Amino acid sequence: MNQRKSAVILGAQWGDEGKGKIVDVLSEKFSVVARYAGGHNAGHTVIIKGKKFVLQLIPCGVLRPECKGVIGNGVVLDPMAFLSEVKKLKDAGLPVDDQLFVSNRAQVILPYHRMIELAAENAPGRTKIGTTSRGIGPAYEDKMHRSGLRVVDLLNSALLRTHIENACHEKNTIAHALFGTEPLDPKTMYEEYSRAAEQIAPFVTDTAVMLNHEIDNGGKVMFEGAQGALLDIDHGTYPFVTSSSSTAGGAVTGTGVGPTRIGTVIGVTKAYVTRVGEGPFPTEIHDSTSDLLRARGQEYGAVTGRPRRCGWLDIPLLRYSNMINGTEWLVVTKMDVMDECAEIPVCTGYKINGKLTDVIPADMPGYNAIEPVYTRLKGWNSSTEGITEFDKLPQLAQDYLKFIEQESGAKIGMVSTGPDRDQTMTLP
Ligand code: 2SA
Ligand code: MG
Repeated sequence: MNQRKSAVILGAQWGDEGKGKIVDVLSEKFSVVARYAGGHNAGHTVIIKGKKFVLQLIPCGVLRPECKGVIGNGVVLDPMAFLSEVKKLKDAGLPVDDQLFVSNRAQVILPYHRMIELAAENAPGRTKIGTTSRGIGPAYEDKMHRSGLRVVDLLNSALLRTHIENACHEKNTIAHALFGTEPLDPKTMYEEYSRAAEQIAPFVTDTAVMLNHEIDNGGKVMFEGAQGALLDIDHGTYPFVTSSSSTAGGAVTGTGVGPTRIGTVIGVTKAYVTRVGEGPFPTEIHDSTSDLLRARGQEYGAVTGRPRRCGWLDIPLLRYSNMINGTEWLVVTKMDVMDECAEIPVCTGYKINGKLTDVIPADMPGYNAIEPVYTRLKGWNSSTEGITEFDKLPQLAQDYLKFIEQESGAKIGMVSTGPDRDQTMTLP
């Protein structure tokens, strides 16, 4: 993988591909890591010398003292979540103060966003998405509706007060009429948010200017995706998606760095597939093999603790993801989780209403009609845990990786064989 350029690194599936660890491993080569989409719904897990860090909002790069972290304008920021994560990092002895920057144009999540999301998710007649209940969707709704609060306005106490008063009046009225929700108190909200604003102020800057300067001066930026390509608001399995642009294009709009300045795109894929929340999942496994993968892969939501649904690798989906992202390199994670599989079915095509295709449909009836067509590969049935050289992998594991590379159209640059930083191999 060419690490002499700035790069987008993102999830190629429905999130939880192990981006956290990969960003951490690669961040050694970058001067800045920037988040461009989503909020504290992400759960990026990094294990360093046996110690586990789960970061939800702050980019994983800050775990390396020489790497700066940026929360870009495309992110929705919950001030309390941000401050508690800063505290967690400081308690762990990490010097975040001069290392972490928040965009003045990022949108702010307010308590009524959570209130509305919870009520709407449980309302009769609404499609339940299985969200993380963090207020992400309603915050992006306000952004697009042009009625959101931005970080720069959070820091202006007069504007903050007016915004909260007006918004509370409107949201309380709507939520009560639609869902019978108890109203939120604007005064308490203002006090809480103005206290948080004071603590956030030192981190706030124009991060678009900062990132472009960094690149002008020879620095390299890693754009850290959140969630995954198939959860993208435009390209994902709508409406079972998140509310932001989690694909590579989001890195441009979500940071203010133009596409000509981003050198490459790295997609992270598990050796199998998981999904958390509702929505279509053509290769989902419905027998005990799913429990085996969940147990071996520790497949539980890093934010919500929800058990993740498990399934076989889906090549049409991966190819689609590689296409919309312009993925140059793939990183395959969690190889070792499949060590005990006697046979590994890989979905290489879809049969939809009797017709064979390798293009994923756009509509729910189309998704529901998919019958995956599998190519059955032999499992390697031995431990790959911690192996750091391709040639040391069992032959059948090497064959599995070559098969993914050949079928998906992107080159494999790295493979992960365990959760620790060191359990990683780089391919030539
Ligand atoms: P939301 O809360 O509005 O973004 O939810 C919309 C859909 O997006 C999915 N989503 C995720 N899927 C995988 N991982 C995510 N992060 C956490 C993790 C999730 C957790 O890393 O484990 O702890 O449960 C994430 N965030 C959002 C979500 O499931 C909905 O399908
Ligand atoms: Mg995650």
